[in-house]
Amino acid sequence: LAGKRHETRREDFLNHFPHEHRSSYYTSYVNAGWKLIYHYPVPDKGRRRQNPLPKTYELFNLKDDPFEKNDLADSHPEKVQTMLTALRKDLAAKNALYPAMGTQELLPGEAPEPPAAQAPAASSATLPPFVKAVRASSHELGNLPVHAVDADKTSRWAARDGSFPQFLEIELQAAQQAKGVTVSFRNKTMIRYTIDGFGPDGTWITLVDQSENKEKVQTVTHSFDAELTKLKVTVLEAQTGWATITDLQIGK
Ligand SMILES: [Ca+2]
Repeated sequence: LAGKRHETRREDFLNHFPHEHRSSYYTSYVNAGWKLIYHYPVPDKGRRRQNPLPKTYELFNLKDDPFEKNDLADSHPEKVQTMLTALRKDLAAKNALYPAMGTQELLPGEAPEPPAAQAPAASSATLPPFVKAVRASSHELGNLPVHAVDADKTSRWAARDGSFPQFLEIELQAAQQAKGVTVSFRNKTMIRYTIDGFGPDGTWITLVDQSENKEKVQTVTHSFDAELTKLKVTVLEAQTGWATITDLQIGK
């Protein structure tokens, strides 16, 4: 990577191949004995057309498994997520180039959006004025994080697959005194979740703990009184369906 500084005591190591490399596009990242390989969802250019796309993620524990025989991505989704977050931070810090599909850059862990001409109308949703940003642990094609706060109950954020936990995080334009929150999940089912708030003092606090919930829920309202700059809903488990939220309102 051009411009990479020499930081000899760093424990992490990034290998970024946004160009075609042995007929696949990938980024690998090593940190504290773990290695994550992210394969971009870019189809082969014909040479190995018979082969399916490789798995999106591979995760190896290099201390126990130096020859990378035992892929732990499916059994350690939380580790995949923390490694992916670190990888993306590292790429961003290096102003890395990403492969593109059409005019869109593909960032590790993000599904490509459909081309604008084919995108559903809802994906043009803009952020409400009090929201600075909305992000999620993952999202399904077309079901973007912003769809949870677009005041349209027909659109939704959905995680990209059925793995848990998954989170949706809303960053507010300014600190706001919140009296509670109403969350509409798409599916009425047993959902275990927590809701955390980030205050102006720079710490996360748990506002709602439904991590032991056994009831079927769909639209839930929780009251609290907290000054927030961010709100995060973490879905720990859903009995049926993926983590998906159609609407979220912050009570004032
Ligand atoms: Ca919506």
